[in-house]
Amino acid sequence: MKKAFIIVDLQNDFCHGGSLAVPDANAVIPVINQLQPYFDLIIATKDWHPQDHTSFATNHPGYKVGDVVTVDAIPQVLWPCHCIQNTPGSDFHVQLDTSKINKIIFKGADKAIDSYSAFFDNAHRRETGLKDYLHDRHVDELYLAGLATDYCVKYTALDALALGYRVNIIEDACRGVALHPGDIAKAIEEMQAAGANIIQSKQVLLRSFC
Ligand code: VGL
Ligand code: ZN
Repeated sequence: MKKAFIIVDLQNDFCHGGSLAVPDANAVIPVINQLQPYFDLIIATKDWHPQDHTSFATNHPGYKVGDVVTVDAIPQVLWPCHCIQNTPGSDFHVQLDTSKINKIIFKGADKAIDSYSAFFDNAHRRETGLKDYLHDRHVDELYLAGLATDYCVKYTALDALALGYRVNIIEDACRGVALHPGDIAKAIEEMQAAGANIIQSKQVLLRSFC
């Protein structure tokens, strides 16, 4: 059985200077690069929105960033325009080592629904292909890192746990948005309560896998 490393949304728009910059995001890049050789399989996700995506505040006249609207009976937080397909904002950060990535999972491409999780959209209607990809390669344990702890990392972890994976969150290799103070700690608690192991990068680096 194999261990996969899932690098969540290490894209320019979530990094320093990006349109939805996650505080201190760039600090995770060297950590994630150092961790990569310790896994059998490396998957990177890309938030991948069309310009008219329902998560953008600009597509909801009268609303602003941080407001929550209901789209198709699903609560939707409104964000600045970010990670638009085939623009520099959706590219991986240039300092991320992409040479070992085995698979890129795109999410949020349907303009009508957001997708924080790397497995399913927010209504659990459609799959991204990650579940089958991992199943076909006999992966049973996941290690998550990246952006943002309180959104895409969290929802990816919760779906992975519900699917039966052993899930490890490499806490110091994640950063959160924290729209509200305390959101990051709350996300960590939620993931832990659902069965995730919260670990530090040091624990991976000190362990020998092979
Ligand atoms: C994310 C907000 C909007 C994330 C993506 O990667 O956590 N957050 N889209
Ligand atoms: Zn997004």
